[in-house]
Amino acid sequence: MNRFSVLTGIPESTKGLVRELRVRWALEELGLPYEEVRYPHPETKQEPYLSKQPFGQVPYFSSGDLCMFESGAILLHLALKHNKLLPLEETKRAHALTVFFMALNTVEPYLSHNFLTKIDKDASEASKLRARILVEEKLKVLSGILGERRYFGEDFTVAELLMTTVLRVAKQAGILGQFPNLVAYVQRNEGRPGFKKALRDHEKLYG
Ligand SMILES: N[C@@H](CCC(=O)N[C@@H](CS)C(=O)NCC(=O)O)C(=O)O
Repeated sequence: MNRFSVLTGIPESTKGLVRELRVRWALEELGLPYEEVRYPHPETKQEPYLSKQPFGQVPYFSSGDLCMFESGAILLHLALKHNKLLPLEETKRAHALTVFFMALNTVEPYLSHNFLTKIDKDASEASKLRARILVEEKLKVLSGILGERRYFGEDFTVAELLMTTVLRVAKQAGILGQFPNLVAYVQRNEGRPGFKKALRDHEKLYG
């Protein structure tokens, strides 16, 4: 059985943004059965949880004897194992991988920094503004890359799935609105039945 860890008892503000959602969505898109394994927040910071995810974060993913963490790695593992959601052709696959790591390595770190700066009581207004400007710079480039196209690649892949979940953080932070093509991109992908089901189930964690 495919299993992944989820957190309970965490702030309402994290609803729809926790990284387990990307794994849940991928499993839905792949049409695979799965179970969530619930952990109340402090339990993830001690054994036996740490033997599955040493940073005490969610998600970990397990299937039979296999247990892994890092949401990006989990998505690639699932796409490669099931030979879906990644193009087979070399150039298209290389492009999808580029989009995948663009989301994970180039855009997400700045969104995380912005989020952490925003909630940091000791952060100055100048550092908050700087963090936001850095995100906007990345989104501007991304918006130019997408242009009027439906996807960054030709079809919906695990890279588009990941990019959508990353851009949802920008949406939540109120930074996405100035890039209408990115807003439409997120909305389009959020309209997929797999996403709707994943989000509904994810939101049940918040009672
Ligand atoms: N690089 C990890 C990051 C995982 C992560 O930051 N998880 C967050 C939820 S989105 C978490 O568990 N936060 C609680 C904590 O760090 O204590 C991944 O992509 O899986």
